[in-house]
Amino acid sequence: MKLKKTNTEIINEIKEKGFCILENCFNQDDLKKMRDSLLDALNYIQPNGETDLQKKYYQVRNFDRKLKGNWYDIAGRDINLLQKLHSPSLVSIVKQYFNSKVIYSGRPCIGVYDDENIHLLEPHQETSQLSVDSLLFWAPLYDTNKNNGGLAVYENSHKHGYFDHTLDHPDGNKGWTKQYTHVSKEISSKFKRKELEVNAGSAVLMISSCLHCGYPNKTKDSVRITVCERFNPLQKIPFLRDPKAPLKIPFTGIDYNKITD
Ligand SMILES: O=C(O)CCC(=O)C(=O)O
Ligand SMILES: [Fe+2]
Repeated sequence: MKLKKTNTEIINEIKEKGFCILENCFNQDDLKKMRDSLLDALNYIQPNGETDLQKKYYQVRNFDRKLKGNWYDIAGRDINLLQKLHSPSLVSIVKQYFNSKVIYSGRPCIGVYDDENIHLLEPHQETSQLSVDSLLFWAPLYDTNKNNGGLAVYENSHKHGYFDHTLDHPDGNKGWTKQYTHVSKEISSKFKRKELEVNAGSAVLMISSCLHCGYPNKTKDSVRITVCERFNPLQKIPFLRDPKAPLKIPFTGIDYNKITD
């Protein structure tokens, strides 16, 4: 990894803008290794020697949706991906950002957004982590843009602490899951939404208080696949201070702004 910016430049940019785009985060080799690993798992589900991850994804989705979901669930434990997500250079940025010698893995996972656009997330801050504040790392394995969809940020939203989140979907009862929360439209509409166009090989590093969401994939048969992690510092961790606290801070019913060290 040969990042264009220094750690200090990256950190200052996150503090100022809420996020930073890391160019040259992964090279072609890194990308191939991650794509191939995900492809191998799909070929394990339905063996046919397909070599294109996007095509294989749709084959498995048509073959068995439950197994497609299981592939998604297991991907966060794929060590080929974890080795890239936990690279020493990334960890060193996070340690410096939080001035913390200890960093935890909050939730490594992949994001998979296909042409049905049913899994898109509404505006939210990154919560339900071990610590109140975390850095979200988000790296697309294919270019993201107006055609393929991508990540949108709400400008300057990170400067107001944590907003109330609700399990109720902003558009009524349309949400695909109750596992993620959103902020109300009243809150998100206060900020200017910016659709980022991040190419494969680059990544976004974002402070958890920055409001963000997905934007839709308009290309039939393409699938936006991302690898993500939430880096949690040894700071503001209720689980290590309160014997009754759960490992993850609940999404709702807690004022994140009141948790201090
Ligand atoms: O990629 C997206 O559409 C949104 C991802 C997101 O919010 C996350 O990974 O926390
Ligand atoms: Fe998120």
